[in-house]
Parts: sequence; structure tokens; C-alpha cells
Amino acid sequence: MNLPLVARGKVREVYDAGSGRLLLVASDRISAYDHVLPTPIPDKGRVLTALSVWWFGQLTPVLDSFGAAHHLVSASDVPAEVAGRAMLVRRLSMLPVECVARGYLSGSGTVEYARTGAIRDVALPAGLVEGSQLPEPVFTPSTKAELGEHDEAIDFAAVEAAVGADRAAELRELTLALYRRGAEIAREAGIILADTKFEFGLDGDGRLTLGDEVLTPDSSRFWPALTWSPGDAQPSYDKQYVRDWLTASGWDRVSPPPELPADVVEATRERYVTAYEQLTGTTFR
Ligand code: Q0N
Repeated sequence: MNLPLVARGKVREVYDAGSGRLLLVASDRISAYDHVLPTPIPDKGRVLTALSVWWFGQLTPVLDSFGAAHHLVSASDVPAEVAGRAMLVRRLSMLPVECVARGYLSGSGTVEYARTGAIRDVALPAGLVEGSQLPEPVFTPSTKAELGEHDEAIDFAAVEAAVGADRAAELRELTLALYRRGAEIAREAGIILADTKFEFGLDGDGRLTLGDEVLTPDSSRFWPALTWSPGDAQPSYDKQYVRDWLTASGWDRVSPPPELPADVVEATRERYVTAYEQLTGTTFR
């Protein structure tokens, strides 16, 4: 392939494709408890890429209503060795804010709420628990941390300081609108979209543009609607077999993680494929 590497995440790479384009490549690697596991999940990169491409189409009316765009150019015009798991995208000037929307209380949101009764600038009613639906989805921006660090929560004033008050307001409203539409579509497919993270940039004409991958299980929390029960940790739609097996294995979450057994790999692959098929109503492959 031989394109210059621009950036590398835990499970994805970004290459310079020339002519103002980038190639976003999703691998079959999977992370859990902040570690990349040594065992790949076959087809994960292809499923997440296909899902992202499908979501860009679903979200286009929302983007249009804001006068915004997405960065996807093509998922078919890509090098053969990454076929199916790569997106050719427009190179943007990325905004330095991770735009998170939360519709449910989970993880760091639960910690923040337990401490303050609020999430960021939004006061919340008493009595919410891990897994509770929030009265309204909340914009919880963060800044991108160095590789290996966790993203750092920021308040809305910090977003205004970073991108200006008007752009900050636009980011918040567009993030929440995209989340609402995504959660509505997911719910119809039996999946709760608890939260998600978007990244935006500006194209050459200064147009606000949705980048990165969108509404995948790697950028979002997917919960099966059937088992949703606020009060305890919700099972992850995709990674629960992996987490349960790692926990039962006695792994200390610090040492290099162990290889996954074949049955856990196969069950996890099936979860990704099923999520794709449930959401899109089409067969994977
Ligand atoms: C870009 N990141 C951080 C892939 C995503 N369209 C774009 N234009 C310029 N830069 C980027 C994009 C996009 N998307 C965004 N790095 C480069 C997120 N990465 C992490 C690794 O995987």
C-alpha cells in the first residue's frame, strides 16, 4: 500500500492518500479494559467500516439541516489489501474537541453525577443510577489525550475558548441532534445507544464536517434493549463475552492481556455482525 502513516489509534490507522484525502483503516484488533488484546476478531474492521458508512448515509439529513457535511468520499475506491475496512475521506482541519453526547448514565458520567449531582453544566434529578436514561441527552465534551491517556473532560466554557462561542454552540447542537437521530434509529433495532463520540473538522471552504468513524461500538456504548435494567452495569452489546472471560481468567488488568479462546472470539464476531444486521436490516458480507 505504501501510503504515509499520518496517525495511529489503538485499533485504527490513518494514511495520507494524496490530493487532500486520507485513508482511514480499521483493523480487527479489539481493546478491553484499556488494553489492546493479542487476539483479533475476524471481520471486526469490515463490520465497523460498513456500519460507519451506513450511518453517514443515515445522518446526512441531520447534517444537511445544519448546513454541515461528512468527510466520506468512498469506501470502495480503496487499496485491495484494506478492501472493506477502509474509508477514503476528505482531509479536514480537525477541531480540538471530542464531541460526546450521553443519553444514559454510565461510566465516567455516573462518577461525575455521584460526586456533583450534575454532568458538566447540566443539573440532574436525584436518584439516577448506572444505566438510567437522562431526562435529556447531555453534551459532555472532552479534549483528546496523548496516546495511552484518557480523554480529559472539559466544560462548555473550555469549548468556547477553544473554537469560539458560535462554533461551540453549533457543535453542541449538532452533536445532540446526531445523537438523538442515531439513538432513535438504534432503538427501533433493539439497541440502546447510551452515548457516543463524534469528531468534527472544517473543510477547505470552512464548512463544518463530521469526521472519524460514527456510531460504531468502538465510538459508542451499545446496550441490548431487552436486558436494559438501570441499577447495575449494563452488558455491552459487543464486548461482554470478552470482558466476562477476561475477568474470569484472573487477568489483573495490568499485565499484558491473555489470548482469547476460539469460542469467545466467535461469539464476539457474531455480536458485531448481528449489530450490523440488526441496525441496517441487511445481511453482512
Ligand atoms: C484525523 N484523527 C483522530 C482514525 C481517527 N478527515 C480527517 N482529516 C484530518 N484528520 C483527521 C480526519 C479524520 N477522521 C482525525 N486523526 C486524523 C482520530 N483518529 C484516530 C485513529 O483512527
